[in-house]
Amino acid sequence: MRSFRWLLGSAIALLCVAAFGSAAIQIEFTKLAKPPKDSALAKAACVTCHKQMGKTDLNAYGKDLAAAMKALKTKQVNAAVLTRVAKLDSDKDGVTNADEVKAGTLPGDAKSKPTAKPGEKSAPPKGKSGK
Ligand SMILES: [Ca+2]
Repeated sequence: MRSFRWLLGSAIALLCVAAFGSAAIQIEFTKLAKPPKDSALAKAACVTCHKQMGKTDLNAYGKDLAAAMKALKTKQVNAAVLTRVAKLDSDKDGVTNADEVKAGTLPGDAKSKPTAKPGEKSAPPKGKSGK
């Protein structure tokens, strides 16, 4: 099951590469942001920055990242780019991008946000006591 998920994730990432050549950005983002394993953000692939899988339209977070990349005159997502958008709340859900990335939720999707307040641990997944 685990290898199937890895394979599925890889296939989705490859789809991003084939479609937009944005794999380098996706890989760099994951390397720098280190979203919690199995979080929505870790599984999001293209939709971290794009409105839909397989579409080029950027979501609010993607637009903020693109603006930061342009301002910093780079075509790569690097630490400076992530720092520049960290304090923004791209999707206007009341949670900063930095806190969403830390919690593993989608900073470009207002419906995806941490269940716990920033700085607290996220609620445990259903079916686990968390203790
Ligand atoms: Ca947000």
